[in-house]
Amino acid sequence: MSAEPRHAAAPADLTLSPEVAEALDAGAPVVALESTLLAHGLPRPDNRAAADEVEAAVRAGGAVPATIAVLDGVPHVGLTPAQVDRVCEDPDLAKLGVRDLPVASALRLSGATTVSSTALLAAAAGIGVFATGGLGGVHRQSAETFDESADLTALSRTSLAVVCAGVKSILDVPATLERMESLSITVVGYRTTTFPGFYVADSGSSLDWSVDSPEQAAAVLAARRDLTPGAVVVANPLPADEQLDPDLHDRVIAGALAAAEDAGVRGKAVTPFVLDHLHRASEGATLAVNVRLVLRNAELAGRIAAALAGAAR
Ligand code: PSU
Ligand code: MN
Repeated sequence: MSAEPRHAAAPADLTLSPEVAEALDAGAPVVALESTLLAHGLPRPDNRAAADEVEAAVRAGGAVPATIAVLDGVPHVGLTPAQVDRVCEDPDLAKLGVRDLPVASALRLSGATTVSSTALLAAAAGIGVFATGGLGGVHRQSAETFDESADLTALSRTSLAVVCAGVKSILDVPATLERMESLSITVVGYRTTTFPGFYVADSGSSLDWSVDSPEQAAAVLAARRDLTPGAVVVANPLPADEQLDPDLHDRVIAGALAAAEDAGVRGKAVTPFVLDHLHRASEGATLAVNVRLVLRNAELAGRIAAALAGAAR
């Protein structure tokens, strides 16, 4: 790694791109971006254009983008265009959560990083703000399957702000909010106390707290860092006129979950299977909304990172 390690547990070979290393050294704003959403959440070839658009949205918000992936065993923070090509084009790229990182490292494997592993690697690099689409969480029927995303436990111990449109609406949203409370993950709405529902503006659950500006979000993160490790989730809803039609939403989600059940899909294949089914069943409507919400989150994350850097000066 080209900058000083900022975290005791940073992997020895954590590799920062020159632009990201320089920005971090200068105390300039940086936003981490995950690669699972590109490799496993969006279909090829649309994912490649989305990767560039998301990085541009971070820049529009005033920060340097740092897309994170593991290539040949090396965790990279900030990718070259050719490295983004690899992430977006390889149909066999692994999906790596935190528990998979040591295997990828030891066996020199490549993979896309989820929210859990991206958050860990970003924090290890000294990045304070991360943008994604929707967090993983508690799946419906989790009482039988025990399927709960490792995103939640990772965020309970990783100190950074995560800007998202809530949790994926294929999940049990109220149960996920309960688990976030148990895990002491701080959750604030961005200009709302309605918890967003990923493709739709309103998940039907509400929040205790909201922030009104990037500066307030940055101040909440600073206070969290002074208190105890753990993430601040900044839940940023789509405007109602940009959301997926709620009736179409409920219909296609029921169909996608039933298809996953029929196909016997399990484990980390569930989320990619369901998202792909939704994109096809809605004839691209969920795809367009998914990209739109990620771009909005990326731009807001850029503004929060800029506010964080400004407050530190
Ligand atoms: N947000 C999106 N699309 C995605 C994801 C997030 O808009 O595909 C990914 C994230 O990488 C998240 C993962 O960590 O889905 C959750 O997967 P699982 O449910 O298997 O933990
Ligand atoms: Mn799971």
